[in-house]
Amino acid sequence: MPVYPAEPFRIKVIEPIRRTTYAERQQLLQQAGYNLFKLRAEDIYIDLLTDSGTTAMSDHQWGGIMQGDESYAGARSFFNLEAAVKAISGFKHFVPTHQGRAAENILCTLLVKPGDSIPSNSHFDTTGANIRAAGGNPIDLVIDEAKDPAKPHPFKGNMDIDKLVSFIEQTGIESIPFGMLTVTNNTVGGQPVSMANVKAVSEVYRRYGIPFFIDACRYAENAYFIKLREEGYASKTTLEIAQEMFSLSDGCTMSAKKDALANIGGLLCMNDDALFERTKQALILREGFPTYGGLAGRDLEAMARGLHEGLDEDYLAYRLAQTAYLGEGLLAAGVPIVQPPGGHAIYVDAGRFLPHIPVEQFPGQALVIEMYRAGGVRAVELGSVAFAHPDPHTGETVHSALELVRLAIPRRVYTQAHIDYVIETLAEIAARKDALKGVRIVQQPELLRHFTAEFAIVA
Ligand code: P70
Repeated sequence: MPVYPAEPFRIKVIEPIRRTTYAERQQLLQQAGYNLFKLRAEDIYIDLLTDSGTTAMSDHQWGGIMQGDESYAGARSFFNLEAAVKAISGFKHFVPTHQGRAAENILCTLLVKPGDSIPSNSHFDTTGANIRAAGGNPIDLVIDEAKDPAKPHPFKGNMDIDKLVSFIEQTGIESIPFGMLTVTNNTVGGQPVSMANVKAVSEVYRRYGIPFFIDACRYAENAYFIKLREEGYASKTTLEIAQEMFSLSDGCTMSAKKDALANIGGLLCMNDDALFERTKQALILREGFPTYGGLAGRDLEAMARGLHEGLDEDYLAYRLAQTAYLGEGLLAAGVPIVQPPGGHAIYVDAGRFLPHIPVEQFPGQALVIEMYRAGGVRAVELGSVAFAHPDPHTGETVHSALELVRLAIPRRVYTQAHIDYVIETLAEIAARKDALKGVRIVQQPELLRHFTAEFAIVA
């Protein structure tokens, strides 16, 4: 049996959660059109929809919230945040934003022209959408190993350097206003990027004069993976590893709802003076004055303190081991997952788990429905419901490359008994999985259908 890491904290405040009955869940599912985004969170026992903004804050963070300075300009909480951002990232300039996508939006609005391309290992959906909204093309150049869920690789989130060089050569630097790298790589399973890869990506971008921005929302988990897995880093601190990583880039976007351990917030950081001047103007237009950027002073204070706590190595050791414990427990129960376990989530390979359900009947959606019905556990489908789209030339449906279900783990929220309960729920489903039925869509919007579509079980 895998070892569950003892928590490096004790519990001071609790939030009750309620177990519903099977009959209640059956009815709630019908009312929600079998879309788990439409359930009331109170009707969920274990909520693994996302690790974003769902963190349990520490007493130190809550203490800071009482001391938040709500001044419009020049608030003390801004300077506390600035000190934390500078100590960790070393970037010359930064602005707070209300969340990660607002930072992406400002960066794309300022730098992307129609027809431009932005390469990355894998862009997150919101980043891709912001690039497209500015008329650009998000380009994913992750290593091939990431496309095989069962194939282990210590740094499965890496960029393919050969593909990056040929992409730049073919496209031409005039159409590449900046390049990105997402750490950890959420889209391929929360998989880390090695320091060697960050260096190689940085070297390529610098050789071609392309500004390099990191999507840093899970940078601390990535730093701890480097410490554990990459030669030469075992005796470095996660702070030193993070500093080295940021020093290889020209700026970053960050959702503070992940590794900054906050419930809301984001950052946009950069070294370029002229870009910073334009950023402040765009920020004032969209988010707010540059010393609060769409947040309350208390939120800035929670972020400032959370940034330091997120790098704590006892916490990170616990965090990654908890995720691995869930992954290994599922594998032992015969549930195929993306291997190795990532940092913030386990991704179940629903296509392989339910081979009798064709992709047109959404095996991932069938599984998330059953997880809720059987155990009151909420996960999210990341397969053809979320990603299938019409081919721009033929109009035919292009299905997702993988039919995945993500079990994201909120930080410092659930205990071993909760994780065991999730494993038991899936083990019980695994024992009767051949009887699970697919679903069909009965109603859907034009865009981002996974949030609001309604389904029916195929007879
Ligand atoms: C998640 C959330 C957000 C995110 C990210 C990366 C690598 C930027 C952002 C945007 C979003 C989500 C997905 C499904 C259900 C609920 C929420 N990721 N870059 O869970 O940041 O949300 O602050 O604008 O992962 O992975 P923000």
